Amino acid sequence: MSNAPHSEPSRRYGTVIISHGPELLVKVDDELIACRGRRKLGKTVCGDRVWLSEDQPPVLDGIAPRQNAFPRADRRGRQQIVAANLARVVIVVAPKPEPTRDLINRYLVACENLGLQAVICFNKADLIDAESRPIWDDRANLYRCLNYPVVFTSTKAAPGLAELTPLLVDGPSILVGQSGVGKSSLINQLLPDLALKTQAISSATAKGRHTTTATTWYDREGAGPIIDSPGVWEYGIWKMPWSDVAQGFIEFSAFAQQCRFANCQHLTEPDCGVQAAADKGMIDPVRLASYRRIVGALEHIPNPRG
Ligand SMILES: Nc1nc2c(ncn2[C@@H]2O[C@H](COP(=O)(O)OP(=O)(O)OP(=O)(O)O)[C@@H](O)[C@H]2O)c(=O)[nH]1
Ligand SMILES: [Mg+2]
Ligand SMILES: [Zn+2]
Repeated sequence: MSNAPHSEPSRRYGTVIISHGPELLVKVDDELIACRGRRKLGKTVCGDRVWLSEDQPPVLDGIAPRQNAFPRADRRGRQQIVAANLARVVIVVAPKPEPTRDLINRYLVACENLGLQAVICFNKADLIDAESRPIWDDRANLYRCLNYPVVFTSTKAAPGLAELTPLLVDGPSILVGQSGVGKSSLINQLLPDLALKTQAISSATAKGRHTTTATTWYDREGAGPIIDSPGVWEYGIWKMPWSDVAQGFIEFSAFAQQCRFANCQHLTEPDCGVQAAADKGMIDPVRLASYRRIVGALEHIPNPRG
């Protein structure tokens, strides 16, 4: 410890692994340090880069500016940040529980607005039978035609995680989706030491459910970090204008130029270029219907104050 009058107090720089209530778990080099958030610094989330003081116990001294932040919204359209400083969002869906009809599109609206890469992961592929196979293949083709990577995975049987693993090499990836689709199971297999402690604990209590309660960051050697997040039933989009929803439907913009009205929302306006494209089979009518439902649902959310 230097006692030179002008020396900076030494600081430790780390990543927030878990933020749960006021408690933080920060990873500094290979050490995990528990500390408390500080109200005046604002809410700290998983993935934040932070500075800790050398005090005992250490105190949170600062939060680095975020490159990005992935939110979900409550019923009133207010954002709650789930994690920060991400490279991509892996949208995990499964045959069971069957996704709500706009779930993937809602996530894509968020990703497109945040400039985050989206990967669509159809997990529990072992549960897809001959009857439902065409439905899942159609879904995969729909999103592949829009240039989103779509992978089929199973943590129980073939095809395993072979298609997913190479997509998670660069930068931090967060796994999101409904509760019970297998996010934690996937992460368990992506970690070298098969060490999602929660799994071991809850299988000991033999309830067969291991619901994740806190967003958690896992570092991996030689591969991008992966972040587990608690499941949702529906992904809540924050209050946003219709044009931001349209931005999430990346195939619309080319046709929107042909709408009669420059401010056409592609709802019920006459001579809508997007509707015309759907009529001609150039836009999937299921996506257009989904867009309209999402815009309609957001209109029912009051404008947030402040
Ligand atoms: N058949 C089958 N079951 C799976 C697969 N992956 C996970 N499961 C099962 O699905 C259940 C839920 O898995 P979790 O990994 O806890 O799901 P989760 O998405 O983390 O759920 P939350 O933490 O509640 O959001 C468990 O019983 C898993 O064993 C899979 O690929 N195939
Ligand atoms: Mg989980
Ligand atoms: Zn239009």
